[in-house]
Amino acid sequence: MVYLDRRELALGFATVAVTNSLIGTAAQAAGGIKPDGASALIVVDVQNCFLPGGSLAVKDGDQVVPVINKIAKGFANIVMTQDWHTAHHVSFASSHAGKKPFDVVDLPYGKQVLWPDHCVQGTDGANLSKNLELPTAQLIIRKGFHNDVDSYSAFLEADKKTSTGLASYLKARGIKTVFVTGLATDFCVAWTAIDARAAGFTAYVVEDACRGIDASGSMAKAWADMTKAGVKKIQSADLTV
Ligand code: VGL
Ligand code: ZN
Repeated sequence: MVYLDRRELALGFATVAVTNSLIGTAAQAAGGIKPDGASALIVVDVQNCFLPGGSLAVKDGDQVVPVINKIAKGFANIVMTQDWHTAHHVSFASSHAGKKPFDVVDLPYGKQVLWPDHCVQGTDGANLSKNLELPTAQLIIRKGFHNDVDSYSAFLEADKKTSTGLASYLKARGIKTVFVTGLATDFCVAWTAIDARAAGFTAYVVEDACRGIDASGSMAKAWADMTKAGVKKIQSADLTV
């Protein structure tokens, strides 16, 4: 009899646990994630070249700006990134005879998608969108400035060895969780979020604060890779700001 009682008790606890986890999910969906002093917003590559009219325009790329501006109000720590290429960068199709944008070539560090010329240092296309309102942004990480190595990630260049210093910076500032937004979901946002996990951060991607390029299924692959790496997908409405 005693054992039966205990079993009933155990079942009762299991029911309570399941109920609590359902409530937890509901609370999260209704705006339950609150950034704190150990959280940083990362705003990836919201630059003229990736906006409508730019040389590597991401469809509806400008729509991320008001969403980012809104959630930014909840963050004391914001890092922006800026794709910052040399004039004849190895990632440009124009640097490879006979190649065109979106072709893929083998480079010493692996496969490289070739892009139209974009985000050349010092040009207007490389400027950050003038519509961003991020008064608490304290750091801009420029990346992709080594002529022979691309860098989608804000943490590590495409050789997977050269660090931008961002992980050390965030750790020195006591940051434990990053929320990644910007352009493009399937390249610089995804690689940044995955490398954030590899560096030991909790990483969220705010889906409606990002837009993708989606070349040859890259969007589905990026989400699968992010999920596998433990990156969590949320919406801006899930954040309390
Ligand atoms: C990006 C392609 C080339 C990005 C940068 O910001 O996602 N994509 N360079
Ligand atoms: Zn680039």
